[in-house]
Formats: sequence, structure tokens, C-alpha cells
Amino acid sequence: AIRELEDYTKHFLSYSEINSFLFQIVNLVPTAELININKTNERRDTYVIKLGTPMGRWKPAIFIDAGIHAREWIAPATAINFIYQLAINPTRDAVITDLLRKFDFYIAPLVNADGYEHSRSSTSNRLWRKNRSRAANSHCIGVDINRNFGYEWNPAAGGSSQPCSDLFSGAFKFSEPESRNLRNFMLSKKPDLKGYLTLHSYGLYWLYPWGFSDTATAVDDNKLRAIARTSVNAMSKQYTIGASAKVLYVAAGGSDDYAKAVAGIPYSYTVELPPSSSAFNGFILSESKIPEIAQDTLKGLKAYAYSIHDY
Ligand code: ING
Ligand code: ZN
Repeated sequence: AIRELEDYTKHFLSYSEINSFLFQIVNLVPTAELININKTNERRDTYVIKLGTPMGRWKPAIFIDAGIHAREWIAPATAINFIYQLAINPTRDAVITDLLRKFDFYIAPLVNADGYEHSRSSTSNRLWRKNRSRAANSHCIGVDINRNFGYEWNPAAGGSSQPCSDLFSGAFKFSEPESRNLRNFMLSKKPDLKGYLTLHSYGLYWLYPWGFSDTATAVDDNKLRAIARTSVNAMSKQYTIGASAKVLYVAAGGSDDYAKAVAGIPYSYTVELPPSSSAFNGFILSESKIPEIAQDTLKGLKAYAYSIHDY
């Protein structure tokens, strides 16, 4: 269905609705650009939208993605709200105007469109996490895209070598188009990218590398923690901050570790959106929660952007 532009921000959209939204934004906003970062396993196109005020000189950039995991519907919804607020700036927010002059924002609202559509389909599994690729020697489907990235890839560290596991790391690093698409995009924008936020749910965590080991500490751990602290202090929800393997669990092959270690993005974070970790079935949220969650997270994004700008 054709929706009013603002209406797109209030619902859990389908893949095709997300694309309609993106196409309308680039038609409306002369400085917005759409980049097709290639197809998913089931051959859906994956888009990144670029938003920023051209300043006639180099600017640092922030890359935000969402929807690596199929069932975490609040993540793409939050990314759609970010795009709307940055592209349209309906409240003429001076902070947004300023940030668009300081940075280019690249936002990929739906990385794993195949898994997302599977999770949306009434005849399937709402709690599907992985993509939809078929393993070579198994009847099981899907790889966990956040275990498939190539830095310190290791199924034994918080992933799995079993195709039937929800945490299947893939047969080898970057076996999946969805992780390769993100990798290729990050590498193509190197060295512009200064920040990376990957939106997940749930639990209220603002996490930074490393995920691959709970005994490894990033050389700039103090800085990563200070930026996380500044980001979460701007929000009303009570987020926990820390290195992901230390405060949550060990998980090798995540996009944030790769972004920092290989793509050279210094300030790389995984954001676990609401609800809190104590929620029952926290992947399933009412659409009525989208605006408040998105508005609160936008405050975190603004604080994050200013914080990394000054480092
Ligand atoms: N959580 C992340 C996961 O992929 C994570 C948490 C990210 C752990 C990065 C370690 C490194 O398991 C969700 N909700 O997907
Ligand atoms: Zn996730």
C-alpha cells in the first residue's frame, strides 16, 4: 500500500515498503543518494541511503545498519525513523542541521531482507534470526550474519558449526552475500567512516569491541567506553555499556569487530535496542512503541556523533 511519508515511520514495514520509503526520500531530497550494495541470497536488493549536506570538502562519515537479524524488527523501524528525521528534519532541529554539515550518514535499514520477510510471513517463524541460505550438506537453512564476518571468525567462540543452530557461523568466513555486502560497502568507504552503529534488539546495551574474546581489550578501550557513556547518558532508557564479550557474551564473527579491526572504523558499536533484557519475548513489540524508542535512540545517535567528532 502507498503510505504517507511520515506514516512509514510508525509501522513495521515490509521489504517493499522500506524500498518505497527510500525511493520517495531520494526523490524528495536532492542531496540524498541511494546506493545498491548488492543482492541478498534470495536476490533482494540491499540499499544504503547517504544523507549529508555537501560542504565542498571532505567530511567524516557514520555508517548505521539494521536488520542483520530477522526477528529484531525494532531495529529497521528505528533506522527508518533516523532516515526520516535526518532527511526531512520535520522539526527543523538545529542539531540535525549541524550534524548533516559535520558528517555524511550512510544508513542501511535492512541488511537481511530475506530473513526479515521470512519472519514477517504468517506461515513461517516470527522468531527467525538468520538469513535464508541453504547449507550444502544439511536440510537446515540459514547462517547467522553476525557470526559470519571475517575478523577472528570462529564458530567455537559463541557461534556454531552446525547448520541447524540459530548461531550457525557459516561454512567459512564471509560465506554469505549479506555479510559480504556490508564488508564491501565498509571497505569502499574507507577511510571516510569514523563511526559505525549496528542496530539490534533487545536488552538495552551499547556495546563495543571486542566480541571475539572476553580476554582481549581494545587498545582504545577507555575512549570506546567514554563515547558509549556519553551516548547512553543522552537517552532516557538505562543502557548498559561495555565490551560485548565482557558484559554480554563471547561472539566471534560480528560486524562490529570487523568494522573496527579491518574496515578501520575506530568507533564501532552494537546497540541493543529496547526492551530491557528482563522482558519476556523482547523481539515482539507493539508498533505503538516505535516512535518513543526511535526518538530516544536518536538522542543517543546525536550524542554519539558529537562525541566521536571531538575525538
Ligand atoms: N545480539 C548480538 C549477537 O549477535 C553481540 C550481541 C554483538 C555480541 C556483537 C557480540 C558481538 O548475538 C543480538 N541481539 O543479536
Ligand atoms: Zn541481533
